[in-house]
Amino acid sequence: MAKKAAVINDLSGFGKCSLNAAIAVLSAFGIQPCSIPTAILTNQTQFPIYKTVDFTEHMPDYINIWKKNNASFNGIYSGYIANSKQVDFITEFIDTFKDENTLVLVDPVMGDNGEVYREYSREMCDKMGELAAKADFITPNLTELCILTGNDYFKVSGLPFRAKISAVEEMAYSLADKNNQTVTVTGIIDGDKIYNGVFGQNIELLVTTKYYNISFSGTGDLFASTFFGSLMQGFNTQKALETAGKFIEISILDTICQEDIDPNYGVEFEKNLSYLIQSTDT
Ligand code: PXL
Repeated sequence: MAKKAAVINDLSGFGKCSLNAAIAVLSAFGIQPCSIPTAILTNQTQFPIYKTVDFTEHMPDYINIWKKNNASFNGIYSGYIANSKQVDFITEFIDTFKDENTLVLVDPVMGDNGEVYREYSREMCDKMGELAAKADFITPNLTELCILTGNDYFKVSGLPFRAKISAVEEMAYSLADKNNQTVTVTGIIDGDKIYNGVFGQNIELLVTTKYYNISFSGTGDLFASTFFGSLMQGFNTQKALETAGKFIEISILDTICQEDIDPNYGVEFEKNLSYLIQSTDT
């Protein structure tokens, strides 16, 4: 039987992010995604106009009914939240369904490029920090890593390369050691390179891909989904990191060769799902 992952994230009609990304990627890995929407949006919130339907009131049913149906999960993965109360739900979900074999990944979605997403309050960021502390793996981008550790993104991102990596290392290990977890930091940009790093007990890895001077919607979600799917299928952290980085890179390459690119619409990842299917053959 296929492995099952509970995926707690929003459903955005445009942006190729959140649940849309996770469902596609996990399915390509041969994992069954079991979705819990945090919110349903016309499109992701970086578009000039969007509308959100908050799903909070329906979320407790998922715990109650799934528990009665004897649901169990090999993995639990959470992303975008619509309000701070949802953290209590996700925490309860983890406490209810996690056993010693369940992999928990929290992508602490809060912002990008030094800015907090417009729907996120200070309280939501604080609660996201509490949630992230419960996970086996977290996948913050540099902005989110700075928020989680109380550092100034603009100070860190402006540092020369070696100092920047040292600062990332220090921040990542402060979380990894405190929470006994592995911290995967995505999207550390330096010139025309982009670095993704893993920092955990007995492991430190840094993988580079090319940065094309443009950031697209959903790449963080595609990365986290690929990393999570890869780990769930038993690949080691290095392989998971490399597969996720490569999948995003080839999808960006397939996007930037087109005319009239709008980064809000995300990347051409669909045609590259076959790369993930192949990655499970080896
Ligand atoms: O990809 C992160 C993300 C997820 N969900 C929604 C978003 C964003 C980023 O803006 O708006 C609704």
